[in-house]
Amino acid sequence: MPRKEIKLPYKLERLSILDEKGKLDKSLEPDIPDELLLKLHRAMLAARRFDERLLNLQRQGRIGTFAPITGQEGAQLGAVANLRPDDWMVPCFRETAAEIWRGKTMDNAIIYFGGFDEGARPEDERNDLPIAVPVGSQTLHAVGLACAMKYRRKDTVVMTFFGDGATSEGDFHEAMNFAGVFQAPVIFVCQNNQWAISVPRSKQTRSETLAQKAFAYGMPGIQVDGNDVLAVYAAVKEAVERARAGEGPSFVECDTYRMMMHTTADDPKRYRSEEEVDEWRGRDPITRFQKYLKAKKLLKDTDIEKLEQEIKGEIQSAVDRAEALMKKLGDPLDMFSHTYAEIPPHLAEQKEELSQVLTSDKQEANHG
Ligand SMILES: Cc1ncc(C[n+]2csc(CCOP(=O)(O)OP(=O)(O)O)c2C)c(N)n1
Repeated sequence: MPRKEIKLPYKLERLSILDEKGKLDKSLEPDIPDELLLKLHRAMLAARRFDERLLNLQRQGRIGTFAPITGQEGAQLGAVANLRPDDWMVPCFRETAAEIWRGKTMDNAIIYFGGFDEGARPEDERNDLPIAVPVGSQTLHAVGLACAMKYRRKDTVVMTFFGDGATSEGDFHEAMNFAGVFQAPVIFVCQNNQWAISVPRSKQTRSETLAQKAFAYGMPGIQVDGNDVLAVYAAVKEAVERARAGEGPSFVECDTYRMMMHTTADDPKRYRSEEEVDEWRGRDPITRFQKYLKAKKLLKDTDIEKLEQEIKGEIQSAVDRAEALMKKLGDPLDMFSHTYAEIPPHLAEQKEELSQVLTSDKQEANHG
């Protein structure tokens, strides 16, 4: 029996279009209308400033825990910019920028992080799912939706986001396998931000890349420089076009970095070095993109200053509206309202009991 090499129909590429200094590889420049380039830039800048403001609010005790996205703006916005409004976006917990791109208001993001599920409701006109906290679970939801789209012969596609850590979950592998077998129109966008809380990418898998995992499931995979919004946009565009044309799923690994903490509940200084963070700071997706836009004469420093002011005002108004609304929300009895269409007897009993406790507490408080 001879040993011979099995030739596989895939090759792995890494795509980078704008280098770390913002220098462009002209031969790879995607054809993106100026209007979309500027919209992407505004969204990236707004996402960064929103993150900074959310961190302040959290530190002041005005909202609860949240997962910052600083550093990942290019990865998520470059990807989601390829979707039509009627496509589906299935996020995890770090897609604030992508959700806002899809129509979520900053107000609702604040309300969600403030602890109120009213902020989790996707906009009616968008086919998006709410935030998924169980790591990797959303990949299965996305494949289910994509199979439904295929069954209904629609040309809508589904894009799901997850991190490097999620690729160690069974859900991810089941989703990839099912999508490959059934050729579901789904785009798996992995934001490899190098860390799953305190677990580094090197302890997540022995694979050289995450992108190569695509091949085991019979779908194309590519690694892109995730801090290069042009590269992310171009690679995801190909994947979306394939899915829309009935050519099945794809996997895109965005090689990026989470510059802040995992969530506001952890301290990254305990598990990673300042040098590492500084090194990645030098690859900031926003400064890189601004250099490109300036070289194209689409953006000037004065435009950036103006945008910064506008965004600041926008964020402030969202904070004011969200805080006003949060004052009115939060009746403890609400916890009984959103699980069952008809409340079962044992919960009805508990609701009644809590209601009495709350009334007597209030009466006691009124009597001083
Ligand atoms: C099933 C499950 N296990 C564990 C957790 C706790 N947890 C929350 S985020 C996280 C790490 C996720 O890392 P990654 O997938 O790389 O995404 P990132 O947070 O880096 O964006 C873990 C273990 C969870 N939410 N769900």
